Amino acid sequence: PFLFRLLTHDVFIAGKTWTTFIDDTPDLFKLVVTQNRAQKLLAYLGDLVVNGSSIKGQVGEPGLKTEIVVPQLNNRDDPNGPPLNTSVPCEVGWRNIIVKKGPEAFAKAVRAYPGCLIMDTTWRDAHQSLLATRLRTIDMVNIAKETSWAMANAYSLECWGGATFDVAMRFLYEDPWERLRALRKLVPNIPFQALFRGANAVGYTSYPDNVIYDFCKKAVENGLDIFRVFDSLNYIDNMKLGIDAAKKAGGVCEAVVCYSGDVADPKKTKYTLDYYMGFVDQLVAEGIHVLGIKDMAGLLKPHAATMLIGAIRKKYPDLPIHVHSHDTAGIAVSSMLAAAAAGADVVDVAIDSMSGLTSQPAMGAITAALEQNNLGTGIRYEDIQALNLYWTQVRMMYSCFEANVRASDSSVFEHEMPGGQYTNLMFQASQLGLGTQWSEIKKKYIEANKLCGDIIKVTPSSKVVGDFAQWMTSNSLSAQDVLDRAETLDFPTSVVEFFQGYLGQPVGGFPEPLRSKVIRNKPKIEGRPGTSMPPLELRKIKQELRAKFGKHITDVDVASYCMYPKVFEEYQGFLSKYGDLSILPTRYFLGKPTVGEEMHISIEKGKMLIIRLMATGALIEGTGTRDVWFEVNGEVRAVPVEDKN
Ligand code: 3PY
Ligand code: ZN
Repeated sequence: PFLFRLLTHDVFIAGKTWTTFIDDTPDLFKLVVTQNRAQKLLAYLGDLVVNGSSIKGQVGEPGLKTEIVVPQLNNRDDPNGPPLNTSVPCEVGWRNIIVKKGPEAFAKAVRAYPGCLIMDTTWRDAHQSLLATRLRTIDMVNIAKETSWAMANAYSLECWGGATFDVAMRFLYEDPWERLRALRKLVPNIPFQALFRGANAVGYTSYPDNVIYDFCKKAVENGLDIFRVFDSLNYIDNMKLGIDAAKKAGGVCEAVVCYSGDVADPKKTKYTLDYYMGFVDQLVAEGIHVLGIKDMAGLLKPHAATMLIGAIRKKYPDLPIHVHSHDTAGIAVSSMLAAAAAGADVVDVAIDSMSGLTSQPAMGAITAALEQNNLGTGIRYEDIQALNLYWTQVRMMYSCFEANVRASDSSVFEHEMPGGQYTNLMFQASQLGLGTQWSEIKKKYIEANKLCGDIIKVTPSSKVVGDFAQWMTSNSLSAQDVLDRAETLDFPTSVVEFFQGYLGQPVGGFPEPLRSKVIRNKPKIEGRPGTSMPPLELRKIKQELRAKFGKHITDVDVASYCMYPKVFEEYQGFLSKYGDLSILPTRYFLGKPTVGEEMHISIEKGKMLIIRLMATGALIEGTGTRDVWFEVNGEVRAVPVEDKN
């Protein structure tokens, strides 16, 4: 129909199309864009109809197929009055201090707060730990304004970094930068926090220094406020780089001690209180704004929290302390309360329906308990309930990504798997269908960690141990077998690279002779890996990407490419085939449409498509395709779809 309208247009017939045709008839061209977009969208929906969802990790259909209801917040002054007007975002919040007075003033104000603040992890770690990081931008955007009001007194919202960057592009076909910008517009008042893997940025390996500096700068320019900088081996040289990059970018630098072992257990002699205090001293010497304690596996017991946070508080009375944990063993609520009582300024929580188990402890429980300890968070109980109504529905919708972790597991004190990895490995083990597979993996994980020298385990070092454990399991190797046959075994690449030193230097050094046996004649990197990497030529990369994908490539795309070249290229391929689908409601993005179902999809401001699946045609001989018939705003359209079954 468009071609017909174009060819029969007066101006076109008059042959004036080389002059001001585009300017004079913008509607017609807008129509091209819209129709082009609609056609690509149909190609995606048609593929869903014929082949089902291809999103990796999805098992079955979304658990909720209706529109998610956005709850209203209570009137602040009169509980019986009309609901709070959330059509505009709240303007009051801790971010104003960062914007107006800078990171140091922010840190000072946080330390001076008489209660205990919270960071809400719902937009990052909670779904990373429960739903394989599959939460889409649209489901955060749809609750963002309400969140700006409900969480106005939060220290921060964790919404970026960690695995979200990779997963956004790789599995959700979304732009992580666009997520940051979209949320920023809707939440101007609460600091945005990212988990930043120091010299590994948001990737799984080391990058050249200029890539790290550039990445942090772009993150701040696009709306980020706080970097939680960690190193997966607590290697101070890697930390120094991440800290410097976060500070130079103008961000709040929250440098982190990754917590392993148990400071309250005298039998655990590697990661002791002395070890942690020494590491904290080194971080403080770098001029950090906030100190983070990152208990990525949920090992920090209440008494240990009292010891650790108490000791740091005593030595550094002015240093803001922010504590993070996971509830895998079911102990994190009490540990966070102990941490707050021992002088922590901020603790991490997730909205109730996205909390517990491998995620963070529940916001409702912690805020209510802190209230009674005179450490109020400034977050209203009623607001938590309202937001929770929304997230209960979201959790249901995304049930197709649940790993089905159903109960607490105190064996985490032994294997020390980080929350996100626990869910991931458990899911993989359950897919294999062997009842004992999961306990076998946990056992091998303990052995693999010992073989590595009992290292700090968090992305990417936890991936090394996980790969090692899976490889030992699938090859039926014991730790002794590995030690005996190390010279001839074909180790996973991540394990070899770890022993080469590509992630940095682990606490206490590499175990020998295993290291030499694993890496054989490959090079050893003795210092910080980034120092030996030549800078990437960002401008040249931009030109190359533009030549390959088009003029829409921007500087942040270059940053994405530097992190994940292959993933970025595949993401661009997806965009050119299906268009930007981030606008598509999740129930349509993941769910197989049914015949007759009417989908209302707003593809741009003021442009609503009403799409109805009509029928699927027979397999066309010789082509391997089927035609899928839709009605789009009353017009019938067919799309040919390859049948991959
Ligand atoms: C990450 O690096 O993504 C983590 O969440 C580590 O805990
Ligand atoms: Zn975490």
